Amino acid sequence: MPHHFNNYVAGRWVPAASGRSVENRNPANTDDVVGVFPASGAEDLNEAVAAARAAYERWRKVPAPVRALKVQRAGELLRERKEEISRQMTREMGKVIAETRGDTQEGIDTAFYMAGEGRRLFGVTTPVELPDKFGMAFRRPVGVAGLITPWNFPMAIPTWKVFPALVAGNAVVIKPATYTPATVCELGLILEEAGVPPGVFNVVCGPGSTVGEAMLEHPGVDVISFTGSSEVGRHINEVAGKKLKRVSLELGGKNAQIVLADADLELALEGVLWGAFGTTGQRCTATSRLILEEKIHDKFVKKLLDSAAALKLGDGLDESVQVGPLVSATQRETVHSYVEVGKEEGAELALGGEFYEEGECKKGYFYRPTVFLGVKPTMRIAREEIFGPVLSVFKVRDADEAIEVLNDSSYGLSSSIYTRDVNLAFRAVEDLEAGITYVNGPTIGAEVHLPFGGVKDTGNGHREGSFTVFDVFTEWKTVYVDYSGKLQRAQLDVEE
Ligand code: UN1
Repeated sequence: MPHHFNNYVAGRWVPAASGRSVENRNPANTDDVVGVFPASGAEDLNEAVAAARAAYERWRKVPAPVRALKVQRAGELLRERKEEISRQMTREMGKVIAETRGDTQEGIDTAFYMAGEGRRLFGVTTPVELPDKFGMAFRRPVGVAGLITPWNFPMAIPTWKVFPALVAGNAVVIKPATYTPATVCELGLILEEAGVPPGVFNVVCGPGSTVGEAMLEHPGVDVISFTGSSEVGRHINEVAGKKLKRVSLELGGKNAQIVLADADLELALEGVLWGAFGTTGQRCTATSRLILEEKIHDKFVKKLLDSAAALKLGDGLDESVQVGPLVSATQRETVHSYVEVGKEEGAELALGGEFYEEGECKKGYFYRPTVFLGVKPTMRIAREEIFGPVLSVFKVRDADEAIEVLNDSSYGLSSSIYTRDVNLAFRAVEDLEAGITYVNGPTIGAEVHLPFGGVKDTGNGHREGSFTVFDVFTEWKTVYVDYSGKLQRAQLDVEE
């Protein structure tokens, strides 16, 4: 009997108003039904927003350190249930158990970090130009936050948004990704148990075309935070922008790792294997381009092909498996169609490029780790986000050309350079057009207390993680207190 999940609205677990539901299956084994979820629509979303608006009025009055204690409690519960949540996450999303443990851990880290931020939420005090007058600015909640989250980090990304939104005093309505609602429902159970009052946190499961669209249009939603593709992000910005909602977008990437000739090549190899094939390439920070200095190109490629060919594919619950399936049949078709495009464009397919259907794997959406050589910056496989285990390799003359090739992209999320030359490393830090640069580390692996986000088409200037996330979930209130007992006119009565 598959587990039946419900929406969480106004502190109650309820089915979709229409009574409709959808089944979710394990991408590693489609015989395994992970759960049955509400197929919600605008009506369900409207109820959730109404609940959130009502709850917001009380929640915003709760002192931030007290709100933060609930988030801390949620972190403790997440820690207690880490294994169980991570195992379910592997079944629902496919990535290997070590990585789903990491995903849950990101949620725990965010909870504890945000629990501390509840006692800071720093504002500004500053001298003012008139005597006997005081000036300050502090952060207030925005109101109701509408969150739309992706399937590749089913716990980490929702918690990056939910915990700071709650600590800042907002009420939340979240629409989890259609492929991974179970993890967000677990988060709902945890927040309920942690004592977050009814209506402050609401979950509405369903497709973007109904629930998501209704959220963008709803006048009761003040801020939208979305992580996903640039295409959907553009649409969200258009619709919600017309309503003058604040919109925070974390979008695609086409991240590259540079390896210069002086680098520790073994280290660089480990880095690219993890960056390109970890999470089966389904991270917005995944390494999808590898830029090699020509002097080491052939030697490095040989090692790369040998090591990538040896990666073990399979069900992510098997601890020895290194690469899980893609999340869905559609995702696998997309990845495969890019491989066809790469071949037509004249890149050399050196590894993979096909479905992996050995033994039990034929029941899932497995794809062989794939490497293209001789890729040119103009090719589509060099420019478009594939979101799968496909690595495009470039050969360059020197560091200058490497930086140029890395920057020749419409995206700018993560970047990496392997070199032992400190001068070149700092030049790259300065010149790489990306929100994140790793020196001697792969493009994946951001920590929760540093700003996360990118430039160019990767987003619209916001940063999650760290205290910068409060720029998404708070409004500034500026306060002047004049205790002079007389009218003092700024700019006019200033004695120089
Ligand atoms: C994402 O793929 O959207 O830095 C987020 C990383 C992870 C988060 C990735 N901590 O790779």
